[in-house]
Amino acid sequence: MERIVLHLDIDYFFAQVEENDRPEYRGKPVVVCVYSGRSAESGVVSTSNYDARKYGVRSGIPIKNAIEKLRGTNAVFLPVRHERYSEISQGVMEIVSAHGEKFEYASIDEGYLEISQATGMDYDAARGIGERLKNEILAKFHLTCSVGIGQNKLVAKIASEIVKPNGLTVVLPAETEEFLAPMGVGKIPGIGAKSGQYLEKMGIRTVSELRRADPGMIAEAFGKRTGGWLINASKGIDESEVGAEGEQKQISRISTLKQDTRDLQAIMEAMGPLISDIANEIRERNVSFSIAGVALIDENLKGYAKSRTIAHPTQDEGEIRKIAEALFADIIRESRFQFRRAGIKVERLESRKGQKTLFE
Ligand code: DCP
Ligand code: CA
Ligand code: CA
Repeated sequence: MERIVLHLDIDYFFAQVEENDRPEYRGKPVVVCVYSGRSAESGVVSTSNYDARKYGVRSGIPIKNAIEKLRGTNAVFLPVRHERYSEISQGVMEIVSAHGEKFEYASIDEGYLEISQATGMDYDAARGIGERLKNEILAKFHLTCSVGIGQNKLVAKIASEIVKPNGLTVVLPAETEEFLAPMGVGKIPGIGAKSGQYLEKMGIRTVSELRRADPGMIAEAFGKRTGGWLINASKGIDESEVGAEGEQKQISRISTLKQDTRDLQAIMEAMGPLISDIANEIRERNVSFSIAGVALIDENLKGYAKSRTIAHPTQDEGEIRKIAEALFADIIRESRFQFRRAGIKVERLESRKGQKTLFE
């Protein structure tokens, strides 16, 4: 199965939000802290901006160490504001998910987007989507992010991390092995410090060394399954589907309209099967939603997204239709262009058993 997958990760996320909300912090080292409350300076650094990273301040170090490293500078230390970051994360991921056919929310500041259909398997078109996403996120949220594009989730994720901040890296299938070969094995998501040390003891430090290793030996050391996965990863092979990992936080469908249009009824007609499809999945998974939203892509390939929160979680297909119609009408009113693609989604999914999703 050939795919094109895009991975997006927001740069120094919590600290960048703080810089935007308080522009007077810009140009200073900004350190976002999880204060433990035990004493005024106890706790760890959540993240920091690049001005602070120059001094060796990074996620996970004790606040006391950060204060030490930044002594004599005009650094600012701030407490985390999770609700604010969550709200912005949702807005950014709404933009991302509008540009492809499948979206996977991977963490508060990153997501995977499958764009095989949206690009017709063309990597220049994929780069175009990457650029548009970056521009839209910058315009709407004043945030820079790093984007990687490749033949699967593994390659896309590594590609997004190779140029930071504000990077855009496209790895063509034919270049994938060469791209990965010189990297340390620790660059493969899933190989932690422990496995890395283990591999190093076996004389394996780089991805190309892993690729040439004896599969029998790797399977013996890591077990058949993990060993097989490791060898595959070294070759840039990863079959995992976008959106398949864990429980999805949203259900969305998007499709290309028969012809470009601004006609609400035509759009709603095209959305009929998508809405039924979403409603079926809702019933199959026995979840309810309390946010429903729509996305439109216009003839210039600009994306628009709107969503609405409802007071009580529901499984009602009619509710999706009603909200979608109202939101599509809003977007049409606010734009003068014809629309090419349209999509529907529901989110803030809750299991009927009462389990909550991440955002709650
Ligand atoms: N985070 C945290 N504690 C950690 C790591 C991360 O609280 N040990 C939070 C703060 C980050 C956010 O998660 O802003 C995203 O984590 P990333 O690893 O993506 O790091 P950043 O976005 O801060 O930086 P980068 O520019 O390297 O992506
Ligand atoms: Ca990040
Ligand atoms: Ca991240």
